[in-house]
Amino acid sequence: MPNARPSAADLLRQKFSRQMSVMYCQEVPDYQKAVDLVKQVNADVAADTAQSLDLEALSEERHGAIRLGKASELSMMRRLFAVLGMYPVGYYDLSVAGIPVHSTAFRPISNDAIAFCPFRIFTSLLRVELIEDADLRDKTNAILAERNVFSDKLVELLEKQEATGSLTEQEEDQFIEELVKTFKWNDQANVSADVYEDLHDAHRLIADVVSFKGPHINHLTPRTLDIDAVQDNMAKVGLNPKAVVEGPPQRAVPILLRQTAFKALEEEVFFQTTDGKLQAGAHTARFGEIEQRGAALTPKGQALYDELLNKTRAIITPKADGSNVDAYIAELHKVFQDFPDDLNELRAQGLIYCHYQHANGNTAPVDKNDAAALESLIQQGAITFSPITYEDFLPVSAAGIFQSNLGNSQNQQSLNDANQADFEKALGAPVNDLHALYATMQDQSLQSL
Ligand code: OOG
Ligand code: NI
Repeated sequence: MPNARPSAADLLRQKFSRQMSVMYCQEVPDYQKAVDLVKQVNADVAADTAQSLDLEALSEERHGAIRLGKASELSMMRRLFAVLGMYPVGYYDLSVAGIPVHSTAFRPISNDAIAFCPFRIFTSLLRVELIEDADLRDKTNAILAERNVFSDKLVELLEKQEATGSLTEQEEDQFIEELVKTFKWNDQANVSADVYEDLHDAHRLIADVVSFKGPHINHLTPRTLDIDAVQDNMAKVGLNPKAVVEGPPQRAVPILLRQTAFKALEEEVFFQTTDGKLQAGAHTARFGEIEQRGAALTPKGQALYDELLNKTRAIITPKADGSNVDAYIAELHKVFQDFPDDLNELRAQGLIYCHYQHANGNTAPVDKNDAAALESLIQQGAITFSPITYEDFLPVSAAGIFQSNLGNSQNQQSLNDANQADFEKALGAPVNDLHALYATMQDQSLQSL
């Protein structure tokens, strides 16, 4: 494993991740329960499998999610996250699930940066153009045009960092403090109760993005080694789990990403009124999530995954109320029997990306262009390999996570309206191609043999 010295950006990202976690534990006490449960499950797995795992590092690992309202917020976010060594990777079209956003994940991209602190933020941009009602569309644009979610201090520090390439230690602390504040929950809405209702009727997510003063963090997600144990124990620690774990079924070799969540709580909020007094109301948005990560799949592996997931869902779609969860899981297992579940087979069939290294003592040079020779060295045990962990997200799973916190009665009509070009225009840069990143990682490990 690489262990170069962390860069300034790596250290800032770690600080940011830690402070976000502290803030969210205070804001959503259930999240602390989830973190404690994950720590316990991870310790149990380590004990049961006698693995020497870096539990400390693992228990710090997490991702979060925010939802932005307008292009200028997204491009500013890109510049801010760049200071933390987090770059946009992947394009996710959620309109296919009837959710009027498209998204990317800001994350570290090098082996060393990921190994040091893999913190990621799934970042969605509202697509106002998908609101059907023209009046509501105009109103939404007007409300969003007015709002400024970044403090002057934060922008000033960002501009200094961009101009000079660094900040003093004190400025770095301030930068993180101001950035974390950007994602703080504020129970005072930007709008009246009537406007909130109209937005909510169009889509609950639109109300969540437009009605508030800033892009509050809507969940944080610790990483577990056994998501089924977490799912089974959530109720015991007082959490209300979503009905089904998203992603692939339980397997011997974990692939991609499996995710569950505890449901959002209804919170008291205060709406604006014409006489200046605030009117109490309620809003549901903030929740917690838990993830288990497995091997990154090649395009061939991803195509097989998509095919099998679609096949399963054509037979049975999991209901949000959990009433068919056992049948869904049984079908998922059955259909996924067509996905090899042996590490060597997954590699040999080109379904997963791998890191390759010399086995102890062996330093003989390897002809990387001779696949048969490489294969034979692997068979002899002279070269070993390990799967590259998937660092990204899954659109169908993300839709399931969104929906578990948007209530069950929403109109989930598919819009099927991907528009990566528009997203990149708002972002002010292209997103990185995730397959290119994994392929480069694999290639670099082969080149270093
Ligand atoms: C983001 C949902 C997607 C994930 O882990 O797939 C997500 C949101 O609810 O804003 O975070
Ligand atoms: Ni998430």
